[in-house]
Amino acid sequence: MTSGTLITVAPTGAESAKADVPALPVTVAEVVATARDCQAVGAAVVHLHVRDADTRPTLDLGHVREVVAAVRETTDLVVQLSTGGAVTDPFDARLAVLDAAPDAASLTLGTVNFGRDVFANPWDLIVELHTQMQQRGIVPEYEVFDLGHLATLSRLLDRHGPPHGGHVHVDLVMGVPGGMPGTTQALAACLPHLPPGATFAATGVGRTSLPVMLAALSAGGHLRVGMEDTLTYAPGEPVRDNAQLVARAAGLARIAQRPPMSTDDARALLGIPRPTRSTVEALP
Ligand code: KMH
Ligand code: ZN
Repeated sequence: MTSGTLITVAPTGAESAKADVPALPVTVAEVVATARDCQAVGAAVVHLHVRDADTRPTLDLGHVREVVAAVRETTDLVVQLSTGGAVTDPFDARLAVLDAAPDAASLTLGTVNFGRDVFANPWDLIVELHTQMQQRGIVPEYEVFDLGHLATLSRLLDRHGPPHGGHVHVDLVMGVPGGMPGTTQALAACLPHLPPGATFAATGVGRTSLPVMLAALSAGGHLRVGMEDTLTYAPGEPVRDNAQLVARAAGLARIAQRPPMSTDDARALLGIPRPTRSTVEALP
């Protein structure tokens, strides 16, 4: 059992439209404000998807760099960029996100049906993301949508070595239509397949958010919450903002006597050095 709970907030995602979800943070100012509010109530990592001026998902490097710099200026959060993007994004653009030099980046370990779409993650892309992150000093968070993705993780580590920082951290993304269900049973089935020494977080999409959160806490795991994954706080009650979801996760973590980790503790766990002024100034 770990002593604290690492809480990641995924504030925006690539799936919801601002027109449908007015509370979704999409501008730089909105993302920075939500990041600051979420850190104040217990988040230590922010998982970022970026939107353009028309509020549509973008991997444009200029936009991505702007958001990374703004979040770093305002918060101490570990900045984790999505390399998953949207289901329509080409592989080269997803890889190019690493040029924005985040602390960390997501790395999905296999192709999965995603509602009516397909979220494509073939082996060669997985290897390219893993090795580029090793070379660039970016810490991956391995995203697992199905049990077989954990078999791919073992094969990846056997063939291509440990990630930058040496520590393996996995996020079980549960309840996606096409992936593993968001249940205690599915979460428990994953645990024996984690690499030795790895830590895990879990994310329950939609109405699986609470059961997955409670199951993860009971199993010594960490948490990811946010409006990328959950838009309804309770039946019939839309999420007010990301901080509301982080505050609920932090409260449950405290009840489990594993309170939210500070950003320093999160960095120590994940093998991410604290940015110094000179490293921040040297960023592209
Ligand atoms: N937007 C999904 C297709 C990630 O960020 O790495 C993929 C996703 C995973 O959100
Ligand atoms: Zn994401």
